[in-house]
Amino acid sequence: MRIIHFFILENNPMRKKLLSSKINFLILVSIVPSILFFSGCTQQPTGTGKNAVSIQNFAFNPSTLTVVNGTSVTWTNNDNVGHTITSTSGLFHSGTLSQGQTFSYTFTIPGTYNYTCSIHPSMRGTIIVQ
Ligand SMILES: [Cu+2]
Repeated sequence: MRIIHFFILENNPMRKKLLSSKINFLILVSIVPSILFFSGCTQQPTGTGKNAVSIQNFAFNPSTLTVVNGTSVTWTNNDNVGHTITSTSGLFHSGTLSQGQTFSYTFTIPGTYNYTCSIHPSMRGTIIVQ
């Protein structure tokens, strides 16, 4: 009896250690992939380096651009007629850009920003800020 009792007492801390190391392993296994996942998500848009919109043939190209928060987006008018970049919410307005002229705006709040050309309202574009 004494031997068995001693054996159980002796084994208890080891079992606890074993259990805690299993829990530590499970935490590590669940945290590491999520860190990799989230860091991958935030790095992807910066890696593409796309922060430019071309205005050509009465259209914004790309018509929808996704950027990370803090990105400065630059529009270039490549048409030989004047265009504007005008936020539908009134956030920004470029004034009329002649051919070759550019306009830049830095987005500092995540969200979806629709814009148009005030001269040609059928021209529509969207900037998605993540
Ligand atoms: Cu226009």
